[in-house]
Amino acid sequence: MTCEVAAFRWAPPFAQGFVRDLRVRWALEEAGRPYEATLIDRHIQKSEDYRAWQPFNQVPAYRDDGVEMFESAAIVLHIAAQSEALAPADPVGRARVTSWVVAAINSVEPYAHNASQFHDAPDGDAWIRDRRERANALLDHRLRAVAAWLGDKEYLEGRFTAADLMMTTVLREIVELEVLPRFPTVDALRQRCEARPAFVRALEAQMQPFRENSPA
Ligand SMILES: N[C@@H](CCC(=O)N[C@@H](CS)C(=O)NCC(=O)O)C(=O)O
Repeated sequence: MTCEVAAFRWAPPFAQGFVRDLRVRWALEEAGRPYEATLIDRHIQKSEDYRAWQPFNQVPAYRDDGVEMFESAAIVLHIAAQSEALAPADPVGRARVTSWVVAAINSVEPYAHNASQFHDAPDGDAWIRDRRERANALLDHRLRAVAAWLGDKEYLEGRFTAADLMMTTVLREIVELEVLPRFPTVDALRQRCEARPAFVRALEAQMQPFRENSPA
């Protein structure tokens, strides 16, 4: 069975290119596995049927001939477990990749998300400026740790893996914060990964239906 990925038929411009089915599409492209995108609209998204597949009525959701899944990181790890393009075959190497996949979504993404929210908040109140400064400092702390780990390596575990894929999707969301130039090796990791043909194909596959189904 060709596997199936649930994605949005259309998303507002700010989200286009960043919807989390991108992670799954990218992993499948790296693994060389064909897939079908099941495009859902608001109506399907809110349905009981879809909730039986994705308990939070979000995307992505995934199914293959063995399993139905939700949560992008879990799906990417599932795909990685079947493809050496995304993780080494040995259990030790795979465990390292798992650590970094979880680090991307648990130790970096929440800080990136928090700093992004304060970046967009109006500047008026002192408490907002205060919280923004603190959010930026916490994000800096995490990026410094990633940079320290990365050292002069090209990828988090030496070669491209699902860990770099997940970290890149987190880093892409903070480009407009202009924090990444202060961490040039981390930003270079992001750019190196975004230049991969599999990423370019995955991004285009997400964007194409948005162009075709634009409400305007
Ligand atoms: N932790 C989930 C988050 C999924 C998520 O946030 N999906 C967003 C799109 S990027 C969504 O479906 N938003 C619509 C909604 O929550 O109604 C994952 O990584 O799969």
